Amino acid sequence: MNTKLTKTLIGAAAMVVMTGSASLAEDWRGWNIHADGYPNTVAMDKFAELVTEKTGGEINLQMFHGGTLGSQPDAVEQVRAGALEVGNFNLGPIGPIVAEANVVSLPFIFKDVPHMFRVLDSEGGAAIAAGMAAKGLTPLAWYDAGARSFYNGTKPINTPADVQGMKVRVMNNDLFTGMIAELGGNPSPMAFAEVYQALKTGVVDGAENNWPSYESTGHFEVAGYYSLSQHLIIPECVCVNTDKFNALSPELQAAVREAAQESAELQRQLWAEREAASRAAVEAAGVVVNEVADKAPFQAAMAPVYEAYFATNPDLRPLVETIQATE
Ligand code: GTR
Repeated sequence: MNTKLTKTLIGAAAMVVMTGSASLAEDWRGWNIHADGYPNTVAMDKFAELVTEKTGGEINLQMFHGGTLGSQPDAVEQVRAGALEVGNFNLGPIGPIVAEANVVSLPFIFKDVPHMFRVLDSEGGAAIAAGMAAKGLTPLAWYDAGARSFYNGTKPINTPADVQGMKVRVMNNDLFTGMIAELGGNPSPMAFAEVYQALKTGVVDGAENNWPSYESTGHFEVAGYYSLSQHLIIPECVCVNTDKFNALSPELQAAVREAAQESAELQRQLWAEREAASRAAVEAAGVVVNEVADKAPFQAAMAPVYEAYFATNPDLRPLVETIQATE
């Protein structure tokens, strides 16, 4: 064989190897609703970095922050359909799709955040994860989202009577509209990105969220009373499209899962710091914070919400009881 031909053949072979290996690498896109510097944003960027590192560049995840790829309910559908691969989702808007995952959105189901994580690390968590995976959303790790409390622009909330007649924004989920209705308020489901304007213009009187979201969105500027009802403690997931994940080799699956879990360790640490920092920042800005001395009337008012939930999901009563019995 003449040298020229040999060179050409080697060149062609090299091209095949190169294009072959290039087409093996997968490009993933990830959704996140939060702004720069938010614990979840930092942790999801870390996840993306670790995915590339641990898969040896076979998967490259590009994160899109600040909800630029749409609202949370839309993004959940996009990840389920495989139009996006990854999302950092609050389980609130997933509940209407995955019955098992909805247990975490029952008001006052968890005693505190450590209780929530103990449940997620037990058989209850396995049931929730299996239910989500079956609906196209495989959770790889759980993030902390603290406890959600009420805030509004007119007065401290101490009793359910204080919620009477108040228009309160909630995330999309019948459990949350039921929760506000049982307290005598008017629930208003709305996308996260619209809440600031709605509070400012009086379309709603109040909303509910954790310290970091209350602070990072500027809601505290237009709703200066924060009442520590802590009625919802809902985890968040690093979720991946089930089919895409299942199509990976076991080695790549392990690498991606490990990356998510390491990002969750970072997120939980950053979360603890940001909760304290956000609270301090809004208090310094003049927000009036009140403890809710007696949460029992709020809890008692939730009985019909639980009953309605059991009426449509009778088979999930044991899961709720397992959670309530988990120490
Ligand atoms: C935040 C949560 C977001 C979103 C938002 C909301 O705390 O991290 O994923 O669910 O609340 O209220 O819509």
